[in-house]
Amino acid sequence: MHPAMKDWPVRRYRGDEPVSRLVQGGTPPNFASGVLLWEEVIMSKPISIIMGSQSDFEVLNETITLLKEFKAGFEVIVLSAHRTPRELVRYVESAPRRKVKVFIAAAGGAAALAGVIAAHTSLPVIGIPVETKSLKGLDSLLSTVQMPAGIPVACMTIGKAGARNAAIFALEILGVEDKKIHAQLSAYKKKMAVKIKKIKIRC
Ligand code: AIR
Repeated sequence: MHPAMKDWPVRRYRGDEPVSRLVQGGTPPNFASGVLLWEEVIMSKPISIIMGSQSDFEVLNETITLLKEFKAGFEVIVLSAHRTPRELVRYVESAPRRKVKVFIAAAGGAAALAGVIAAHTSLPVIGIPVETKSLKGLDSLLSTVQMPAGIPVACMTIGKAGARNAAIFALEILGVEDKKIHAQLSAYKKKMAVKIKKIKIRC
């Protein structure tokens, strides 16, 4: 288990029950079942983060850390387009009832995850191609980005940069309606520019 996961309240998800009714706590996660869920903010969770495997957590932690910095509400779940296809669809279909407004999906290899989510919702879907050992994430990139016309996925950069950008992009989507988030993002970008301007290179 990734060390950062220890801080999270673990909730089991069986695929067909409302997420809000899940029981908090319990036994350590059993990833063999393929489905697990964490919640950051119980009241409002406009962002849903789905990862294809526990092994994607290190990458997704970048997204989670940034969303925590912005104090944005989100839920995180492990669901695979191939290993738990039914649970994935049930989860995606139930998300609007919990006021989810945007999905972030990270998967590696034959990464069908973001595409399958997009096939089952009209909410925006942001895909993060996770780097792989065999093909360095090119496989994940192509399978996330090459969607057929009519079913878009906003595909980010491969790996951790993509994971950070996914958080920012999700906030930008929410920021269209939410002035507070919009202002936070403007401040974030200004801070980044100031940091860059301060860099001095001595030759
Ligand atoms: N994956 C899981 N189900 C379908 C796919 N494409 C991806 C995961 C992970 C990779 O397969 O998102 O990036 C390897 O998963 P694991 O569980 O074998 O480590």
